[in-house]
Parts: sequence; structure tokens; C-alpha cells
Amino acid sequence: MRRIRANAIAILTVAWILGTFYYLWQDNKPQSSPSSAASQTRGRSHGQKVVPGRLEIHREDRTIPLIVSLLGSFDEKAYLAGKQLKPGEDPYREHAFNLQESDRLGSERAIRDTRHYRCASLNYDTELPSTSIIITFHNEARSTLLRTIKSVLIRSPPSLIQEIILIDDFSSDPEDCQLLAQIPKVRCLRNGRREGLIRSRVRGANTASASILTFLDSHCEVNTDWLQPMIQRVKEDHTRVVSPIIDVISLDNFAYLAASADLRGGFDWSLHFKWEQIPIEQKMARSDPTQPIRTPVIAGGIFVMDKSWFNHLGQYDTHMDIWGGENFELSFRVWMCGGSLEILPCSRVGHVFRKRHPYDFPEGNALTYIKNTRRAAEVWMDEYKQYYYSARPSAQGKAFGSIAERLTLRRKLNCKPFRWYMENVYPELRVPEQEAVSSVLKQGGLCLETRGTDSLGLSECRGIGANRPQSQRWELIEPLIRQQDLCLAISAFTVGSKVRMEPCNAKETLKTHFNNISKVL
Ligand code: LR7
Ligand code: MN
Repeated sequence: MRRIRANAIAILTVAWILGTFYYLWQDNKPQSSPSSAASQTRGRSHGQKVVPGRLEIHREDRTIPLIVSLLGSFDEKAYLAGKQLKPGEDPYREHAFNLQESDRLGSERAIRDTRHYRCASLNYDTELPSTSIIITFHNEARSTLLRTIKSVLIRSPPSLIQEIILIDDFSSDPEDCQLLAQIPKVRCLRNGRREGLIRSRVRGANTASASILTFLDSHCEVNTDWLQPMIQRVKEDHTRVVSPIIDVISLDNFAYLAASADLRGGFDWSLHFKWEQIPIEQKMARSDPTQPIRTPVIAGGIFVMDKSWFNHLGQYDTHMDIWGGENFELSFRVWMCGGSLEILPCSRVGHVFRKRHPYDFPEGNALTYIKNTRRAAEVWMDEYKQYYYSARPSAQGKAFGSIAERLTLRRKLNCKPFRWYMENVYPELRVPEQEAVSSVLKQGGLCLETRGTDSLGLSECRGIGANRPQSQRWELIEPLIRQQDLCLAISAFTVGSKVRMEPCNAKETLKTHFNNISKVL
């Protein structure tokens, strides 16, 4: 009996070993039928696991001639060798990321396709409009800039790339940009003085010849099929402004890391951008992970927008300087003036996130951010700008230039109030709790009072201070007018509409504006 068991174990062990060898041999076997187009691009590369159904061009013998022809006469080795880290130099000093690692990677590499697997089976129109890619930079490292451009050329259908417009924002070495113009489709515009990313992007947009604009930072790597989903959404509705999920390229070792697919753009009252979880109800309702994610604001650097819509909406506020705030201004404007913002999970672009700015701000970093965000708050945030000033007291009294033109634009475009944005686009942004002010509400010498549970009326004012009856005592907590657990509510802001007492979170609850009350009462 024992012998039989020992034999069985020995047979099983041998079978297991043979099975393992067979599996490993299969896995290393070259792809069969090399003539099929799919297998040409699905081969293993750099030890990466093959992902079925995903197309990626790897550094294989077959694809090198393709890449060479993409670059034309441009000599990438000479370009990269033209600027190298000097021995002993701090690799983080100049760019706030590890330049040594970036240079070591060279001009292109395979990256993991970080999309949800269902993205690979989506279809896009065969006839999509082409786009002008706009990349502004100030003293970008040559290796990151070249990788950005090459990733676009390698991972986009060539017919969709009309041109790549580089705006050199007065970098120290004009050749950083000029040499790149030898690459087919790449154009280089150099600013005669430092303008900042906002005016630079507008300059790029003004010379773009395609009907769709695509903005990128100068240290990105676009991922598989990044462009088609974005162009498709904009083609279907030109008022959509769309962004990819922004993956993380490590500033230390340049590893390409997948970002969470459950995030959207948000902010706090100091106008500080943050990534936040999609609200739980929206998350529960998402049965299809390839669907767009509505976002209150975009991060700002990587997005696709119809060119006529960009122009119609007033491009950017060109009185904003260097860096910062323009993403809020654009986001508020898009939502409030009839468009929408979304993040497309099937589009992925990697970006090197840094901890500090590697460049100088001629007016100082803080003052520039205040100037730009003040302009956004003053033009777009209506009465809500008070919360911006409470959160950022240092902004008060700081110069921000004239906003007359932008106010005229807002009027001309007939944009909705910020209250609408708060209620419809970003209801999750909490308005800070105000200190309650206890008062009476008077009209023509009479005081507003509650009678019983639901009825309201005007009668003679009685008592003062602590002696005032509860029925005539109101707490004003912007934007609510409260008495104990209930708040004043109306169905419409029109004369004659009935004022009632309702739970304070009811939709029709009368939201501030004491002048609205007198209009209604
Ligand atoms: O004076 C300047 N001139 C420029 O041309 C300053 C900057 N730039 C260029 C710069 O070289 C880069 O290509 O402008 C681009 C953006 O500057 P970064 O990379 O220093 O900015 P960031 O990535 O820290 O900042 C994010 O927020 C900015 C607010 O003004 C811009 O909108 C950036 O485009 C934006 N980047 C992204 O959205 C990528 C995702 C990061 C996040 C969150
Ligand atoms: Mn950036």
C-alpha cells in the first residue's frame, strides 16, 4: 500500500516538473505567424508580459526604421549629448527631478498600458479630425522634452497629428527648441521674453492650423491610444473639454506608475487644486469603467479642446503671469458658459510631478499665484469670493490689474452665476460655517414671525434682545435664514411666490440674499 502511494507521488512530481518546463517553453516561444499585423506589435519587449488585445510599438528591430523615419534628419543622439549632467553635479538642481535617470532612459521607452482592460476593445470613428499639439516650456530638460514629443509621434495615429507646436518661453538655450524643429511636424516658436505658460499657450493656439487643440506639459509620456478617446468626445460635442487620467512618472527613478481611475479635480477655498474621490453616489452609478468622469476643474496642463470653442470662450486670461490659477479660470468659464469638463479613463498620459518649481518667478511665486487666483475669483466667483479671501487673507489688497475685459466677456457670453456652478457642478464643496447672527426680519416696521408649524406672517415687533419672542427671532447663517430646525424656503425667486418653513437642506430653501426676501415678501 505504502509503495503504491510512493509511486503515485513520484509520478505526480515528474508530471509537475515536465508541465512546468512545457509552460516556460511555450511562454518564451517566438510569436507564430509573423506576417500578422497584430503579432508584430504584440511581441514581448523588455521582459514585459504580453497583454492580449493591446497594440504597442516596442523597440524591436522591425519598428526602428519606423521611428527613424518619424524623426527625419533630426540627430537625437547629438541633441541629447549636447547637454549632459556634469560629473559631481546635483541631478535634481536644475529641473527638480533626477536628470541623471531621465537622461539614462534616452528618447523613448516602452511603458505599461495602464488603462482598464475594457478600453482596448472600444472603437473610435475611422474619420477623426486631426489636432495641433501645443507644448510650452521654459528650460525643460532635453531628455524629458524629446520623450514627450517622441511618445506623441509613436503612440498616436499619424493622421491625427497635424503638427506639434513648441513654444520656447525664453529658455536660456534657444537650440533646445530650434533643433527639435528638424523633426517632421514639429514647429518651434520662441518668445522674445519670458511670458509664462498662459500667454505662451495662447500664442501656440493662435498659430495652430488644426480644428482641435491638445495641450501637454513638456515632461509627459503619452500612453497607448491616448488621443482617440479625447478627439472622439470633442468631435461628438465641441463644448466638451476633456482630459486624460494623469499617470505618475516618478521624479526620482522615472518609473511609470498608474494613477487611480476614481479621481476627479477639486479645490479648496484658497484655490488650491487637489485630486479627490468621485462622490460615492456617482461611483455606485458607474457600471462602465470606461465612461467619462465629470470633473469640477481640470489639473490644467493636459487637455483637448475644440479650437473655435477655445476662441469663442475667450482663450485664457492673458493678464495672468508665469504659472497658476489659469486652470480654475478656464474650468469655471467652461462650466458657467455652456460647456463641460470630463476626464476620460481610456486615455492615459504620464507626467513628472515635482515638489518645487525649477524656474524663477520674476514677481515672486506667492504674489504671482495671488494675482492669478484673485483674477479668477474676482471675475467668476461672485459673492463666493468672500470665502477665497477668508481662506487666503494675504490676497487682500494685492495688485491684480484690470479685469474689465474679462467681465465684459462674461457678460457677452451670458454665463451662469457661480451659485449655479456650486449647486450643479460642485455641490460637495462645503461653504464654511458662518457665525450665526440673531436678528429680526423687518418690513415696513413689522416683523416676520412664524405662527404654529407652517404659517408665516408680519406683525408688530415685540421685545428686544433676550426678551424677543422665539417666533420673531431669526438666525442668519449664510446662505440660510433659520429658526430652530427649519429654514425659510420659497419655490421661486418671483414676487408672490409663497414663503414657507422647510428643513434647511431642502432644495428650495431660500438661500441668502436678504434683498431676495424683500422682493418676495
Ligand atoms: O514660465 C513658465 N513658462 C512655461 O512655459 C512656466 C512654466 N512653463 C511651462 C513648463 O515648462 C511646463 O511645460 O508650463 C508647463 C507647466 O509648468 P509646470 O510643469 O511647472 O507645472 P505643474 O505641472 O506643476 O502644474 C500644473 O498646474 C499649472 C497651473 O498653472 C499648469 O496648468 C500645468 O500645466 C499643470 N500641469 C498639469 O496639469 C499636469 C498634471 C499635474 C497636476 C496636478
Ligand atoms: Mn508639469
